[in-house]
Amino acid sequence: MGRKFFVGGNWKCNGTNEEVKKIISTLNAGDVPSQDVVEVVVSPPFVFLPLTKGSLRSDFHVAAQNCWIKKGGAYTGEISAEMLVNLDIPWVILGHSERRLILGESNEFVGDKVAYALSQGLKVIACVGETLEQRESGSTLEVVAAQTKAIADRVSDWTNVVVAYEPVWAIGTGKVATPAQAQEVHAELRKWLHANISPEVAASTRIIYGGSVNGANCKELAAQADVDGFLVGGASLKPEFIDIIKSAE
Ligand code: G2H
Repeated sequence: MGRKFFVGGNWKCNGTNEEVKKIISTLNAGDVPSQDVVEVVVSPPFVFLPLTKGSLRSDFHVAAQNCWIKKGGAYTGEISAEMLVNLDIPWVILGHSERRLILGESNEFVGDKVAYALSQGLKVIACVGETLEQRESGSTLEVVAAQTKAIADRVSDWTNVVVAYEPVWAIGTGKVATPAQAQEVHAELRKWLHANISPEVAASTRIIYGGSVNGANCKELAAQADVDGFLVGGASLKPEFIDIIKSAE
């Protein structure tokens, strides 16, 4: 089964009204492959979601960077999945390592969030990845399998899930995983999906790479058999994001 290349831009906690407008106008002017070849999703901070959705070209889509674990209510400071659906925001990023590590989101908490967001009709970019310490102690595969299992235990339909493998040591550090390192973990993750969910889910689920992807390193990473796209942070704020989208071809 063909897996359409997926390029996500995670703007994280960056941008002013003016900067966001500038990024959007660069994206709108970009000459990129058609939607049949690549799915592009950009993820501004919550406050810029309406502006982005309202002015972004129609072949690009938007994602929130998080949402609450269950139905909204008395949860000060949170944004619910229902609100995203109400604003017609189709995607949400969940389980990013910055939330797992800085805000203490556990595997189970992320798994519950993924299940709830899917139940409300959102599509999910679910992030997994090991720290440098975990990689150096040889537990990379065990860590990403446990993170994926916590999602698999709560989710039966994987149609609307994209898995983002983001090694923490490569995030925002400029130290990108080598194509071989990325391919190794992506292939193991796909094997895990095959053995623990189904051959169909393993064949159809997109596993994208994130961690210091830029215009210069994207081509070689994109050429790996099990790399189905990218989740881009820093470079998604710059014009080179267009070059990263073009690596789909
Ligand atoms: C990983 C990535 C985007 P960056 O967090 O999710 O960020 O490309 O800046 O390493």
